[in-house]
Amino acid sequence: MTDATPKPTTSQTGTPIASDAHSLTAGPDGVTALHDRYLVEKLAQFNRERIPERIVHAKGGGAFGEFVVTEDVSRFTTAAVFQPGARTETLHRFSSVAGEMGSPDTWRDVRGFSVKFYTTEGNYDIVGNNTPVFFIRDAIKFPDFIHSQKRLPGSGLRDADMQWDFWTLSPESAHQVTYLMGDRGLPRSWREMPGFGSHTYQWINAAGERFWVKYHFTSNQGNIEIEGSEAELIAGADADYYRRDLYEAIEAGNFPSWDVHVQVMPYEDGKTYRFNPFDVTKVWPHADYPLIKVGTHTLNRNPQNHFAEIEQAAFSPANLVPGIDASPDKMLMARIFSYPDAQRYRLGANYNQIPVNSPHAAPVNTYTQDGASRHTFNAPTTPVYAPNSLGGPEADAAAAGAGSWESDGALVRAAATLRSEDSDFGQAGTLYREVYDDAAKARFLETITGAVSGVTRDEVRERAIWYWTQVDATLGAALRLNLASGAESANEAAEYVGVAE
Ligand code: HDE
Repeated sequence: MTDATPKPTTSQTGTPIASDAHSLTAGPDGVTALHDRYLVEKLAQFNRERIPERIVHAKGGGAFGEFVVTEDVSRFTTAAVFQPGARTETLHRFSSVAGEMGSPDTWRDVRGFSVKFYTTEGNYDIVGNNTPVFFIRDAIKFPDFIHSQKRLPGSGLRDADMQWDFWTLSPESAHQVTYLMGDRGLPRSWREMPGFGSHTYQWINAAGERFWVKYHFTSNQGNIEIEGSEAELIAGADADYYRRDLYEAIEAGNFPSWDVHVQVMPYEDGKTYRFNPFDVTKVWPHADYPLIKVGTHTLNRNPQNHFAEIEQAAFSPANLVPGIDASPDKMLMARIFSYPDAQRYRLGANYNQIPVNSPHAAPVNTYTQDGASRHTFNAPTTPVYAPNSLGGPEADAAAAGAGSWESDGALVRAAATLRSEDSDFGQAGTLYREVYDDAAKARFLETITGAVSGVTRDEVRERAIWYWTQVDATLGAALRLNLASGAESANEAAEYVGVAE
């Protein structure tokens, strides 16, 4: 929108500027003056427009919205954001994982599903995906996993050999790879896909009772997917297909929404459940822990500035609020370190003062201070240390509402203790056999045939056949036949570019 009378251009310090077309030169044809401070400001600022893109989830888009609690789950948590009738402003960012900032939205991948709730008790973030599980269960593998899905250092190319070498040597990946190579890997839009917190979190009620919970966001637009050939065409025609779809829907007043549910496991069940309920490669059967509705999340406001509000958004599983805590999931505990670390690097030490990241409905009373680009600060009378006898902010364990769990043992490097039904392939097989119908199974076989046919090393191909045979013997046999006959889907092989978390 332009005003009837344009405002005069100014420098960044507000001084009117003589020209946006001509540098200051010695005569019309002469040398450029270095003291053209506006030219220098323009060029220098331009050189600094880019910040590091996210190492994963670089390509994305998002919008603001509102979360409304429609049910009563106060028997499970004291969190203000989940109390009956609560309405909370939100920010939601969707993303692809492996592709760089400009990569096409419709490459096969897992999609990020990050929600920031600006609650009255501080910001609460659920940083999840459109799949309920993950590829690995110990964070120490994460950099290796991502390296295997991104580019070879020499050629700068993605490489099926290293993708399948990593996956098949890390069989805990099978469940998530079964999601990824299935229809879930190609949603039609961000609006038409579900979201999951994936990890197990802890809720604490007013009596101090603890519960284990998993979050599910079900799309009120339905779950709609596209086929590989269509995704490939869209990738060429409109790399920003999902970003455009979300933006245009919201501009048109067609606000997407998700119903938010939780599965709730009593605290003690966590000790004896038949498989490790803190393992992010597993789902909890709904028959054991049914979905309990909490409320509805609606996106109703586009960002005014993509960079300021979406690129600079910092989501983190460390952003927890009273009544909600972590769980003994090794991945979750490491993420609580990793996200703020990534954000300090990407956005600077004071990234939580950027308006989109600062709390919108809660005060900040902190003893942290200074650092690059600090611009909010305490009153000069506020003491700079705790404890103090000057009336400074006081920590309050009751207000913090933190959870806990029992933990003991010598320091070791070991896999979690196996329970009777812990297995790498069991739930992957169930997903393939019981959730995918015949048409979905056929598409799945075509997709993995295309993807594995890109592998050049025989040993890795053979291991890939072994891997899918563990998921389902018939599937493994069909893959072997397909690969032997050279039948591969050229479309899928080309379209499949590698995926990550
Ligand atoms: Fe992430 N992940 N991740 N991840 N992740 C990042 O954070 C990481 C994992 C997810 O919209 C990074 O600020 C580690 C699981 C989303 O801005 C980084 C591990 C799940 C987003 C990072 C995981 C996710 C990220 C990149 C293994 C789903 C985008 C820059 C322990 C439940 C957030 C940044 C947004 C982003 C690390 C595993 C989802 C590097 C170490 C599991 C949706 O910190």
